[in-house]
Amino acid sequence: MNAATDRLQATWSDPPGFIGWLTTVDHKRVARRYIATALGFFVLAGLLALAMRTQLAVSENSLIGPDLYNQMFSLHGSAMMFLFAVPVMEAVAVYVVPLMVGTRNISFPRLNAFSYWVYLFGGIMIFVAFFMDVGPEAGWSGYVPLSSSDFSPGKRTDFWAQMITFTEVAALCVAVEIIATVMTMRAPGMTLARIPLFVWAMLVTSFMIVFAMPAVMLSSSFLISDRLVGTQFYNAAEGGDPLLWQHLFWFFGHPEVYIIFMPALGMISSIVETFARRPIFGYVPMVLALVATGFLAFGLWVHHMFATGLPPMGNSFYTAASMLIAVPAGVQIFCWIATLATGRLHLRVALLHVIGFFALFVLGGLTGVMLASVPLDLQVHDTYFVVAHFHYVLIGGAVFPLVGALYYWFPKISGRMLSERMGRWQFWLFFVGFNVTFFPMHYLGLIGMPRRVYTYPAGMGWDLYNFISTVGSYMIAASVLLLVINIARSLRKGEAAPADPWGSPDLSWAVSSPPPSYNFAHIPVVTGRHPLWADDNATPEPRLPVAEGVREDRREVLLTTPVDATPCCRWALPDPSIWPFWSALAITVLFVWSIFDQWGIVWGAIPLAITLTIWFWPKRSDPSLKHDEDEHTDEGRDDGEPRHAA
Ligand code: HEM
Ligand SMILES: [Cu+2]
Repeated sequence: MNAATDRLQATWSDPPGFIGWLTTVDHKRVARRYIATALGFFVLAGLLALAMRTQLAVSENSLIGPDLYNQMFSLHGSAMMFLFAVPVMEAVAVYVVPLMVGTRNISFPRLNAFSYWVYLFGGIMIFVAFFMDVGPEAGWSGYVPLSSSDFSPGKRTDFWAQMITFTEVAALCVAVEIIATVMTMRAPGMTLARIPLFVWAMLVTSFMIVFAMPAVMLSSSFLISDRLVGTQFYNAAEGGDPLLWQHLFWFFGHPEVYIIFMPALGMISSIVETFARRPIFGYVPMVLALVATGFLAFGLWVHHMFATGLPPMGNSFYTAASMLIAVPAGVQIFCWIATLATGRLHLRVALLHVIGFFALFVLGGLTGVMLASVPLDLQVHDTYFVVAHFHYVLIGGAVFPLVGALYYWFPKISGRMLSERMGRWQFWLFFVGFNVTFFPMHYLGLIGMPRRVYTYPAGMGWDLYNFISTVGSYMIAASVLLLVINIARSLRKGEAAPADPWGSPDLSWAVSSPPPSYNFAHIPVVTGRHPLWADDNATPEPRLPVAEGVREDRREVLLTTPVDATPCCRWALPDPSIWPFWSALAITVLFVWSIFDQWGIVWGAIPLAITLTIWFWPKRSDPSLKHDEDEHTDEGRDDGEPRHAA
């Protein structure tokens, strides 16, 4: 510790105690609770899955009735997609991206805090509703007319529709922050061609979120206004169109799976590069594949609608596009295999999960290509074949890399190592359990078992496969339990983690584990694609060059140009604030109120307007205002000498 880091510490740390906890805008603290909350929702949604599998273990079971089962699969699907998969990926990025690009916080830290609270309140609401018997009941895809007030009377679908809209606000906030962080806050010298692949993946993902989420927010808002205020967007009898729902939903829904999957690709690249001890093979094709996937993902949504009777010519186009997207996926797979084949492998648990990913994702991808063909899709539409397919891509393609990434970044985040021995057990239990659960579902689907049924008659030949599948789901549950124990144990008495336990190449490992509140004591300057590896070779770089001139007495960061990352100006980020919390609370009240009374939109807007006004009210002490004054009084004094306020 020297005087400079003491000053940084004073500037960047939160107020102590509960107030600090509530007001923090530190990307690391917000991300930590974001990750923990998302994993909490994963466990809750997983318990629902376990209950469903228990119900389906034998034919004509009466443990769970049809009404509750409807709510269970709807909430399982909605929570896994909206409250676990997307948020957890964004949350990891909120932690890692600012560190990887070498800056001191995320671009809009208060928006970040706001996003977390909105997400938390929205998620809690949907589960509270479930426990009060107003859980969603029309599936995670909420098709009309099933979700219209004719077939879903009561408040169940209203809650679902509003909470979907609401939690997507959180996803959009984070996407905007990540785009701004990556485009303007990269360390000097980190040109576009030197951005770590995980950061590239998050950049593409964030753009996809910006284009995809509004579609589902629009569709769910149309739905709620059809249900509550008598509009007719989806009512064919009054000139509306039920297919509009499917178009809007899947225009979001297909990119959604890539929004979940793309960050996982970035995680894999980080893990592969580190544990193969060599730069990734084919950096440029990798980046191009990510970008291509981002574009193509918006041109495939109709493959979810083959059974709706659209013109055959249109269907053929979407078949072709769906098959096309296997090309960039293939490019990445081959690049990783080439990297692994020519590297010096360190088979740690993180890499093990990536290798598990290869096997599972290829299988899920193959059934995806099968489903893209219209005749086959028409046969297996709405059967367990589809359930098998999408769990292979979602769990194999995203959850396996995510768990790998957890092992990889846990030391950085917590300052402790996870047990590798327990990790190996956990991995094999997960891998075997996963296949035991989901592989038989392919066959079940082919022999005709429909999805979304709460039970089935004996004598269909479905019993054995269902029973096997249920056994597998308990193995997955045991594996998740092991993971939780591993984390809890390591937090209490794990081995302390050094700054760079794996010998990784990117900047996030240049700082201590866990990083100090200001991340970097000096802003690093980047001269290659792998700042911590000398000559892009996997030998450690002894020293990083650094940039000077960023003030330490206020929360200042260095902004750089989007392409070349040459320094352009200094920018002061805001201090901790309680108002993101109050604004999130006010907007929650508005949304919940609007479910019961349309005037809730009007009256509920008043507290929201008040909280937002206070949040954005300019203050004399506001650093962004002070900035301008400094430009005048400080002319010619850009040497970063710390000054003490009078
Ligand atoms: C962890 C182990 C998991 C198990 C055992 C499991 C099991 C199930 C089961 C039994 C169903 C209901 C099938 C039906 O009745 O039609 C289902 C549906 C679904 N699951 Fe999972 N699941 C798991 C994890 C996940 C994950 C991680 C995701 C997403 C990231 C996910 C997304 C979905 C979706 C979207 C549905 C469709 C819901 C609907 O039909 O509306 N699941 N899952
Ligand atoms: Cu799709």
